[in-house]
Amino acid sequence: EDLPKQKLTIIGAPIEEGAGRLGALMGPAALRTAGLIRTLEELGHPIEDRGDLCLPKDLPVVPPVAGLAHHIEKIAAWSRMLSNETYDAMKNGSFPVILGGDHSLSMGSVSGVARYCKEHNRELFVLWLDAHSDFNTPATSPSGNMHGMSAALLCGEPGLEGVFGDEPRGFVKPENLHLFGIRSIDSTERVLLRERGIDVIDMRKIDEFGISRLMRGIIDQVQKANGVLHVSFDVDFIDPSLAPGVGTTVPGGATYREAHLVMEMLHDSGVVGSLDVVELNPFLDERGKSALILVDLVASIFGRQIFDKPTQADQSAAALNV
Ligand code: 5AB
Ligand code: MN
Ligand code: MN
Ligand code: MN
Repeated sequence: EDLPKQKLTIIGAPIEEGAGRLGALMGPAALRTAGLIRTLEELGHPIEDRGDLCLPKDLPVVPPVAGLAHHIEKIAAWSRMLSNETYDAMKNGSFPVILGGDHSLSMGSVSGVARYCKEHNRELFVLWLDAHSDFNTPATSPSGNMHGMSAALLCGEPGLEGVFGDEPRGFVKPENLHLFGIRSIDSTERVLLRERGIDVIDMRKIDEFGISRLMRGIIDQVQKANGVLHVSFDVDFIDPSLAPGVGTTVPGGATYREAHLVMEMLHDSGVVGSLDVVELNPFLDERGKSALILVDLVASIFGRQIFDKPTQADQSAAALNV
């Protein structure tokens, strides 16, 4: 009960240029409004809030890309900054929580985590909770939107070398990436995913075998390797009826309890070392619904138990100050 709680470093990344629709830049603000920081403090975690970062005026010069990669200079600037921030947080013994922002930000955050793991001889695993596989490259992408390329870049697929230029960066071993909740794969991605042998846990597998058994398999693998697990949570992992505040909705996503069980199991596993919460688009949300469910899910990964969750009655009592 009274074990010391992991220190958390909150890094807001209001980035939207990687997505096809504007609005994800309001994600960190909406998560804050929905009570994210207060909730984590109530769970007993010491918090270092680095606020929402902003881009430097001078963007890096990126050599031309073979194919489509919209706004690559801005994404490169974000990636380099987030890679350093995430790496620093881990070096200071803290757990980085990156609030997005679109999913291109994971190029930065995960590469920083990977760099830390490499230096400390820890095996890195990545759990990619998403409707999409995000395994396009500039040569294959149907849209040119870089939020659909982050998993591919992290596994070392060619075409986006300019994102990091000469900056230090880390990679993810393709066999250590687990895509989870998937239900939308472009034909070009399918080819690459097969060639690389990426583990794609799609919604059909989740329906058939159940989310707990599939999660248990991943957690066991990380524990056996004494590894570190990075969790990249794309809001569209959840069914759009529960979380409509996202630009790329796909029906048939995780239910409320499936999503919570994933987070609860991850908490209990003790292997998670870093987290992204990405793709929340408050412009498309309905009265804060998606932001609020995300705060609840983040609470679950940081140890909130159903037994301890405040009820509606507790909350109205607090609001009335009785
Ligand atoms: B998200 C699509 N595959 O590449 C593409 O939301 C969608 O971060 C990517 O998962 C969705 O443009 C990216 C069609
Ligand atoms: Mn994604
Ligand atoms: Mn997605
Ligand atoms: Mn999206």
